[in-house]
Amino acid sequence: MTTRKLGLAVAQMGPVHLSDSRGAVVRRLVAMLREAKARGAEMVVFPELALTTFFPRYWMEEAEAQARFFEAQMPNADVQPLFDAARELGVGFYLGYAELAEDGRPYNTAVLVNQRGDIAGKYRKIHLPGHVEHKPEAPFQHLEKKYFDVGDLGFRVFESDAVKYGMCLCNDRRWPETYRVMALQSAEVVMLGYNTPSLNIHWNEPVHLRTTTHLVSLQANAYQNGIWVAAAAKCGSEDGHHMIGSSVIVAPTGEIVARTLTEEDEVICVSADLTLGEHFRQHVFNFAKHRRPEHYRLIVDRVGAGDPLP
Ligand code: CDT
Repeated sequence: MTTRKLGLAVAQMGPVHLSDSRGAVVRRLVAMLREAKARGAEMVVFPELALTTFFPRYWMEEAEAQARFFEAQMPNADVQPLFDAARELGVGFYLGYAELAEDGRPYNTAVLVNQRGDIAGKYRKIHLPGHVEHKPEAPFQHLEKKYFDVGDLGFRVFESDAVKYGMCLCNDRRWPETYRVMALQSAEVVMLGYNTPSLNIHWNEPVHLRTTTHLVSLQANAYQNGIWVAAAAKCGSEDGHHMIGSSVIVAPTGEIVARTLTEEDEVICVSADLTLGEHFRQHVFNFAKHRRPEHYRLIVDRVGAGDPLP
């Protein structure tokens, strides 16, 4: 089998504080896009909600959140320099941001931008974690269910610059259905950004488990679907609220090929052989040969767990 190589980069971000302007953030993104290109990247993955602080940690009215943290257009004047740089360099990117759609609905969104600087795909986050109500007793809020609607675009796969890309966002990466739906559309690379608080406000989870469960989800799903997974954190302490780093690129073998060392802006880049996944998809995970969907009905028939079947 002849190899097909993709220069695949993850551009992790250090914190974005409440006082940071969109312009300053976009300058950081452009600098990392240039570094990634210089290191051989053809596709660069940026984090979830990359343009602002992780604002779902703050309680406010929806209207205030939308005015301060959402984008009604993409690209817009603040973000245009990133799209211009992509076109100039001939490099694509994935970018997460808060989207105020034309119909006024709010989504946690990611776009795929091709090497000509055009939007080639869009994903709106489906698995929204957290809560709607104010929890004044908690050290911070996790209000994604308050500020965002559940995504309405499904898990689609987009062919862009001869590569089949899937996209998801943060909490989606913990759900096997996310990857399998995209692998069934022959995705070769799944890209995602995340903001994962180090503290769990719901139960006393040991801090190290936040990184363990992040990595095990990415590695297991890369292997079980024969896909590359590229995951970009926004991390470090945003106005005193710490989030995990450990951005990674995972091969279809389930192995971590590159991992960030810092909790700052940091680029990792690999030459990803897209045919590597074929070995798994033609043998142990040959879906057409070995899947038995007649025995998987409960996955779509039930949402929550119930009694054993009679
Ligand atoms: N942004 C986001 O989705 N964060 C969640 C935190 C929930 S705690 C399991 C995540 O899954 O990382």
